[in-house]
Amino acid sequence: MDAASGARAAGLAAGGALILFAAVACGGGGGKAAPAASPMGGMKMPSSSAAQAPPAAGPNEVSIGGFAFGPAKLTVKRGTTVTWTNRDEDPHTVTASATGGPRSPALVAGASFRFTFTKPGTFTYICTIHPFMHGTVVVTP
Ligand SMILES: [Cu+2]
Repeated sequence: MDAASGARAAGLAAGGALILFAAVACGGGGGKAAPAASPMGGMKMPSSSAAQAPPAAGPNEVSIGGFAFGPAKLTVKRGTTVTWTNRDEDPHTVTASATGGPRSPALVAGASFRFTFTKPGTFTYICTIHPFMHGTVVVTP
């Protein structure tokens, strides 16, 4: 009796710890999206939608998700075109504080905005709808 109830208690404790761990693991992602599905593993692609490639964050791309720009700071060479894509349900903007930087209209869910940086410098920007959202693009010569 004693041993059995002790084992049960231990099992419950372990289960509780597992659940807690899972909750922490899920919540600790910081809102970062999981990488796109791996092309490995023989995944089946519907042949009719070949044009709809999943949007992957490339080297010159900024993902807007979870009310944050990711990466928050991007460094590119002069002449580079940077693409922002809104992956949130809410609209966002890319609005530079200084002239010569990107100024987008409101981007609805799934919309993208492209801007080519022709001058070196550090361009900080915000979302005018959510001014707590900050991003920076550093343009090197
Ligand atoms: Cu916003």
